[in-house]
Amino acid sequence: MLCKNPPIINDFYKCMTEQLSRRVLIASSHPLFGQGLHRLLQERRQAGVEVVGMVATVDEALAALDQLHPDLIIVDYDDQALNRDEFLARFVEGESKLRVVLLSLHSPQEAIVYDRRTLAASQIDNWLEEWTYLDETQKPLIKQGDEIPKVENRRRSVMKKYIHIVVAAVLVVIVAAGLIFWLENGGTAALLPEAASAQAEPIDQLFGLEFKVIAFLFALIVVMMVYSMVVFRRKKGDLTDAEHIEGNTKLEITWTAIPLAAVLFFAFLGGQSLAETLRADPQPEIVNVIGQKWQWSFEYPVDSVAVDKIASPVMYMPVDKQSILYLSSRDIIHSFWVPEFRVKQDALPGGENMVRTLRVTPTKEGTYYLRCAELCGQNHTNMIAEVRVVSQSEFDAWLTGEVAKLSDPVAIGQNVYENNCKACHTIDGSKGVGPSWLGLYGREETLTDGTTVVVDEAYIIESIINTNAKIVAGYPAGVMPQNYGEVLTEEQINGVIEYIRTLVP
Ligand code: HEC
Ligand SMILES: [Cu+2]
Repeated sequence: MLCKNPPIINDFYKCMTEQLSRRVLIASSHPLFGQGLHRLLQERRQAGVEVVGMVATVDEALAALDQLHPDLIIVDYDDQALNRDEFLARFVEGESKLRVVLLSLHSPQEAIVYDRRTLAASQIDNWLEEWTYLDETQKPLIKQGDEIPKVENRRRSVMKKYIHIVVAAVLVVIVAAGLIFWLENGGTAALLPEAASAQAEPIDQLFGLEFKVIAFLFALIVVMMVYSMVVFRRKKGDLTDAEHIEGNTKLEITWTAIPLAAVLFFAFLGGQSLAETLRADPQPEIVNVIGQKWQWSFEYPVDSVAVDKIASPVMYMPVDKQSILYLSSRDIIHSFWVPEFRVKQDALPGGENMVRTLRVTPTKEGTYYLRCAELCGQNHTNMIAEVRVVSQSEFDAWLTGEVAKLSDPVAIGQNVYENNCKACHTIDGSKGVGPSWLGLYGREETLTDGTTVVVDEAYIIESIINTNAKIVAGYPAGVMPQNYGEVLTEEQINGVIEYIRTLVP
């Protein structure tokens, strides 16, 4: 089996030791076996073969393994004192390269060889084939490092390896291309809503590129994995180990350098697109965005005699013009996020110092929805506000309309009524704590002193700021608050008059 039919025992050792082993340990309890072999092997010393020790028991042999580091153990097959099976069972454990030869002096050509790294039964045959023997001329056919029978095999297996790599690479390219095609044609559209801001552009570009790289990596990993699982799966009855591979510097450098370069490249692109989303246009539209549990409100500073800002529960933005949002919160952290705009920014409590800014240049007219992107409690999911992107002229019209509304005396008067007078005065004619305002203007009022008066501007003003000057018959004096003259502005009192004027039955 081993060094097939070696013509003489000397050549067997020669072949075996020359080719594979340098440090030999001899295991036999018969001194003659050991000494004979020792002498034979000593003659091979010039070839580098060295008998590092002789042992008589399994335990000694195992101890010698650690101390002497042999790479070949020759065991006396006929020695009853050595338990061969136990020997083999225990020698299997371990990692270093080690070969055991069970040698019978009665029939040296029947030597049995075990190799720790290829011990599995089915591989022993292969392994044995690697051994060669000496021909009749007693000249070694095989010189050290010269493995004639293996050469062809190896060439074939190298070829095979390349074919596997080529096939797997082609599959990776096909799968990656398919994924990218799918992403380009609707795949990412399902992931992201339509982009509607100038800031979305660099973000989507980067996102798209990243997704393509991710698609390629996905293909690379999954294809390789599935290919290995299918092509290199364990054949039935095969109990062998896989090939042991220790390190591959070139590969390690490659798979460190390429990802490093890719990450740095993407960091650069990320910085670039971040700078683009932060770019400030001159004279942006200013909006104060205020979050509070669980609603948004928006303030637009305006240049008007009546008011300095208008407030709205709906956000208006002129299209194609940058809006700068000053974000704040009245209670806890919220976060401004309109998915179509892509950019996102937290709204923080803590007053002016904590105001955050966000620049958005909407590019498409339409209605979008602002969502709070910070889990902020019970009604977080309902913290949604309408965002209307309109043309500049529509925006201006809306803003002036809001300003006019606020400076409209009737609106101001109604506002004063709602906040100050409603508790005592009705506007539907029914009696309250005080007289109803319905049809008040121009009415002839009878006073407690019996006189009558026609309600006009002067009378209303007097009733408000000098409450007790005239008391309406049937109503108590001193009930209506006395300080409206100080609390209400002239504009507001004028508004009240205009408002009362509108209340006709
Ligand atoms: C706490 C109750 C109360 C509130 C609040 C109140 N009023 Fe009066 N108001 C009265 C009573 C009572 C009278 C009738 C007695 C009188 O003429 O003073 C009256 C009378 C008037 C009159 C005269 C009505 C008439 O029929 O001649 C005017 C005008 C008036 N109130 C305006 C206002 C305005 C404006 C406000 C809010 C800014 C206001 N009141 C808030 C109780 C109230
Ligand atoms: Cu919130």
